Amino acid sequence: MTVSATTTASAPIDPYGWVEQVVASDPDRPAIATPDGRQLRYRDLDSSAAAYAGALAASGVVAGDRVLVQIEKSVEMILLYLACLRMGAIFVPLNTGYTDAEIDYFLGDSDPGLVVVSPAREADAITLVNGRAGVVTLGEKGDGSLADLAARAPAAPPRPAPDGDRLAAFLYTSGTTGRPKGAMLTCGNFTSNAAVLADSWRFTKGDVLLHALPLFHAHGLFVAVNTVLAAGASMILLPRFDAGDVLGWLPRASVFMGVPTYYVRLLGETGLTREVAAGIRLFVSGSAPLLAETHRAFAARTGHQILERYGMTETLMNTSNPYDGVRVPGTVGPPLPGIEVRVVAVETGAPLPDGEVGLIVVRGPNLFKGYWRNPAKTAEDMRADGFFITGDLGMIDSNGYVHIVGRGKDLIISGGYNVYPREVEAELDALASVDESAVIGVPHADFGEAVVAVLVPRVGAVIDEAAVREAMTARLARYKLPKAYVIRDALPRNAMGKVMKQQLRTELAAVL
Ligand code: MCA
Ligand code: AMP
Repeated sequence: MTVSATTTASAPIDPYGWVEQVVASDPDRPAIATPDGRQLRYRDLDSSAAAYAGALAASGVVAGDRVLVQIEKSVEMILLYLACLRMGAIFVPLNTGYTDAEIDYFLGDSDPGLVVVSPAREADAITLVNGRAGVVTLGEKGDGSLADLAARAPAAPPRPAPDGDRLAAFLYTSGTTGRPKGAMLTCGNFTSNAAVLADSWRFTKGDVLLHALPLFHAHGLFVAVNTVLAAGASMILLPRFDAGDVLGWLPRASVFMGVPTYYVRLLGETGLTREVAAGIRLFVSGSAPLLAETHRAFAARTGHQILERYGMTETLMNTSNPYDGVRVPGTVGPPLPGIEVRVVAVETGAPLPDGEVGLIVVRGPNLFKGYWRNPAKTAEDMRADGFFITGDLGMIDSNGYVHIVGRGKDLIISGGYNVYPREVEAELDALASVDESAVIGVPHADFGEAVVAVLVPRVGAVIDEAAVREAMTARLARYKLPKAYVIRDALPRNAMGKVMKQQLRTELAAVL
């Protein structure tokens, strides 16, 4: 069946308008505070974004250029993001954990006009970029060559005319096949989704979000930051998630967002009490399944029902448990206003009745514009009727709530980070001692799922696990590294020759 809500929040089509609107009426309103005492008002966001836009332009960036960014989480990173929105450049953030081998691919694929790295990485980045783009630096303390340029207040480039279809950012997502693809997100995706979230989650200008997520993924940037800005609210920007720090700052905030691992870790702290959470009006979870037992344990300890929502990079947020109605543990709630969610048969694509499990497909103003320079892959994932195929398996119950029951795609979600087994297997298979490999996710108390690799040695070869670990560490970000290696004579295969990963998952469920 299809479910969709009836109202669509009217939204501006220029995300930088979020800042301009507040500056026009209430420029001294608080925007960002940091633990080390920095306080930015909306007028500061605006003047700094203009200065950074000027610095980008002075570095050769023009509207439509990609700005590839791998810097530490900081106020500066948000200002750089706003500068890109302000001038119509495309913000392309990268996980700070990516290795040079991974970055090399993103460089080639995104074809950036400028690369922004932390000051400590400057020399390495210049070598890696090798003349393919300009390289500038930006540090957490407002240091670096781009900050120096911005401090000289170069003329800000003109504001482009509002255009909901204009590209605002790319986020790289991997896939079950092929290399990572840049999901092209538009200004209209941002403004429509943030307006719907701000409305559905009852954000007001008085809200203070405690921000502990990374800024290089959709959750931390396009759900957390965009929703705060769309509401004209403010945030406390923590440099990273640390359960003790979060408990220390919770009393000064009204909203908290996290991946399930954050809630599991908070529950591990004796300091998580009703009192410490008393000022929070909303805890949101997403990016990976929140176990019903975590939901219940959190409610018992704090009195708060965590609100679980569901989305993905290509679609931003699709569904959310209600703010006022019943939040059902183990479900991701009904579709957000203006967004249609359908469950269809895996084989035929035909819509299924309530209660039947199939592929989740989604349609609405939240859908990305496609994969950068990859129309074939875009066409594969986008149905003729305009619904995007999420690759998630689920069903819709008689109350219209969506239940995610599994994944039709071979994907491991570890601590909220996606790991595509194919990518890890490709690196393992390239090793001289490895004949073939199978990478699976197994249950993990902290990360939800953790990566495990099964290796088959080449005839006559011996696999040296320490050497494999070292080789993988040089190639892949640490969160993708297998937490255990299992050596087998052969992989289990079905009659079609396909590796039976489910059998491996069952056999190795307790390997960690
Ligand atoms: C760190 N490690 C991990 C992970 N994080 N391993 C597997 N999975 C992970 N997620 C590695 C570290 O490199 C280290 O390895 C070892 O595990 C222990 O690190 P630890 O200190 O515990 O890690 P941490 O620094 O505390 O990080 C854990 C974390 C972090 C705070 C849970 O992973 C995190 O912030 N996750 C959030 C991801 C996120 O924002 N996802 C949203 C995607 P070693 O000892 O070898 O160095 S957006 C999305 O999914 C869609 C749109 C949506 O719906 O939101
Ligand atoms: P990403 O590619 O990082 O955007 O991750 C998107 C994927 O995360 C979705 O396709 C889902 O598989 C998963 N996901 C996000 N939110 C939830 C949730 N609340 N419950 C279960 N899975 C989720």
